[in-house]
Amino acid sequence: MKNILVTGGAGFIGSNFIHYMLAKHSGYSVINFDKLTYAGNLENLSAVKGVQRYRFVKGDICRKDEVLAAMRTYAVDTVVHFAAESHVDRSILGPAVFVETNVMGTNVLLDASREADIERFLHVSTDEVYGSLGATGYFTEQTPLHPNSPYSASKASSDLLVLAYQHTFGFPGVVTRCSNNYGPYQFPEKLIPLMIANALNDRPLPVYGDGLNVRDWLYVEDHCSALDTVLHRGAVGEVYNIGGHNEWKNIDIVKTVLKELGKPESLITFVKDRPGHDRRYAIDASRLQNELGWTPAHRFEEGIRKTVRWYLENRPWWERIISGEYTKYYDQQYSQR
Ligand code: NAD
Ligand code: TDX
Repeated sequence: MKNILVTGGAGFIGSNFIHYMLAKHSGYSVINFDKLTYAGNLENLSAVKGVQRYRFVKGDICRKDEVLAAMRTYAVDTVVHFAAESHVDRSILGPAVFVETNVMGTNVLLDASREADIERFLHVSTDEVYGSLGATGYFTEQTPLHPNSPYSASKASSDLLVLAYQHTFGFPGVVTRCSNNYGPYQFPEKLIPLMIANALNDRPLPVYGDGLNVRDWLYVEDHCSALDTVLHRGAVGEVYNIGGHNEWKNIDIVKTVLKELGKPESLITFVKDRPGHDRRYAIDASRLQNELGWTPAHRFEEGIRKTVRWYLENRPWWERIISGEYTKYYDQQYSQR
């Protein structure tokens, strides 16, 4: 493993992963292949801009010529695939681009990777492919897939394509499924940064439904260390769940954010629920822990404090986003709720 193509490296988790890998592995080069959709932001990588081992290529995973050109130019031997449309609410407003990028794009990337003789392909997926849990129980790698949103259906489809390519062609693919991430560089459409930004601007905090839906939160750097572990030690054709047993009701997350910021709970506004809203996610990552020896390094209290501090110290980063194109999406998503 020498030259790693990271798709979607200008997004939230991809950019954190690039920082993590460049710092951890001095012998690796990273090629960030990203279309720069609304969610891609090269500011996330300004600290490594001049670094010799880092390259950025603007490209679309749906374009095989662009993918192959990047793979050949930089003698890519490894792919870590983050590029996707990633927001559930947007998949409800308009599913087509989710099928195009997440399903068709992954298929193109797989074909290009076969042609370029890639040695290892890590597909970054999500616990949402398993559907929704009741009050008890956990998702394991054996839980049947039951995606409920257009987003999760497109991710489940891409997971199955990777596994089918492995089974049929002996393709060196491995799949991870992680729980909800939080941390620096997360686009402010997602729960935690949206609530931080609104609270700091004294705007209402829109909590969907009764606020009792449960998500299992992992600090993004712990996701990166898990991906690094699976990339090096995971078995081809296998699936590894990633998570840190950290379940929270949405309303408690929002109250925690308000407390960290010293803002009043009166900002909380309950709004119309998300259609088809999954009730609870909780992931069993014991396979990754027991077989590959991974453990998360951040406790939630520490992770959320670091995250809130990052948004306080990087106000221009998110203010630029929420004052641009994003205002149209925000109005469409929240004005009628
Ligand atoms: P994000 O929306 O922040 O970033 C996605 C990136 O992909 C952007 O930089 C965007 O420009 C790029 N992209 C989109 N379409 C592209 C295309 N056609 N070609 C090239 N690049 C393209 O997403 P994220 O939250 O960082 O998620 C990254 C991956 O991790 C996704 O595959 C997502 O399903 C998965 N995941 C996310 C979470 C989470 O909590 N955010 C949890 C588990 C898994
Ligand atoms: O304004 C909001 N109000 C609200 O109550 C938003 C944006 C969200 N929510 C709720 C919905 C969810 O129950 O908060 C919870 C988290 O919502 P999101 O941040 O949109 O995340 P989620 O839908 O759980 O999906 C995320 O985790 C899995 C990522 O966006 C996916 O990319 C990942 O696969």
